[in-house]
Amino acid sequence: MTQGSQTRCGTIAITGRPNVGKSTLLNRLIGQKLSITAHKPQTTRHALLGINTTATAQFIYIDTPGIHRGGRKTLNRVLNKTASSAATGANVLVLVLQAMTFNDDDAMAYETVSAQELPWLLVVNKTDRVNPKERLLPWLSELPAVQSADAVIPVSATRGTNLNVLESELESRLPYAEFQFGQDALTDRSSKFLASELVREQLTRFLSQELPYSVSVEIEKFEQTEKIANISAVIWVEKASQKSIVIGKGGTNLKEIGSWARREMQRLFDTKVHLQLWVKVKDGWSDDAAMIRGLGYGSD
Ligand SMILES: Nc1nc2c(ncn2[C@@H]2O[C@H](COP(=O)(O)OP(=O)(O)OP(=O)(O)O)[C@@H](O)[C@H]2O)c(=O)[nH]1
Ligand SMILES: [Mg+2]
Repeated sequence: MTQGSQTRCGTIAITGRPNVGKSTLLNRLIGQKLSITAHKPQTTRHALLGINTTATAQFIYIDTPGIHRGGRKTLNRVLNKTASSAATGANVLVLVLQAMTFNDDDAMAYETVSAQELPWLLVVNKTDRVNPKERLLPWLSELPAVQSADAVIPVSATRGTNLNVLESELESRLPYAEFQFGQDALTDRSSKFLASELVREQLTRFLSQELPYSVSVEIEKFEQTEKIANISAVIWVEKASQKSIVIGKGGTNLKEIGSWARREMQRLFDTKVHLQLWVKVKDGWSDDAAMIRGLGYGSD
């Protein structure tokens, strides 16, 4: 750390069980849809850096996979480990809960956070769904996690409610230090990685409950010319039957997935995009440790 720095800079790990709104919160805090979101649990599979720089501070947020029990498959174990090691390296932790809910997975996330001996904030998300509003305080006052948190901040990530309070609570806990990234930096991830995530986001949104967890995406080609980005991606599935589901009748699913992913890419990369998708079968990849490493999981 530079001596006598006027600015603050540090990392903030956003943790919590699946589906509480961690990625939605990160996107809102950095003002850009960077991390993929879906209404299904276990959407995020990588620790993802999102940076927000103000005149006085650089907030380096880390979005993490949802911490959950029942990690039998290799992929589940890797996800939990990715989340807890991101927390280990941070300056400040944020534990996200969904208002009015505290289940076994929340308890596991709470244990992970309180084991770190770092300053941590309890963020109670989705307050827009609490009706009537008066129900929130009695519920909060009964939560054991409230006693040990350094601050408790109710927010709505989708509406942006109370995020200024969260930011100032965070800023006061960041160390004085020079900025680690340029003023305009958004993430340390490659466009290739972000593109693969945008395809996976649409797969998660389009496919029924179980299938998204058997799917992975690999970018085979990413060529950027002045006018257009030419991108081709392989969607890895575990079984031939899943391949036909992803493709859909007459290719309709794949077409929809591709056109939404392409639109999201155009928005994020701010360029025209030509996207080609291929579906390939790799037997049991979510239980195959080498394949999981090959696809970049757990290497964050
Ligand atoms: N009503 C409401 N919904 C929200 C809010 N924040 C997030 N959501 C929704 O909750 C769902 C899950 O959001 P994500 O941001 O993907 O959740 P996550 O915690 O990152 O989930 P994992 O990556 O699976 O661990 C999505 O459908 C979001 O739109 C909120 O403040 N209010
Ligand atoms: Mg997420």
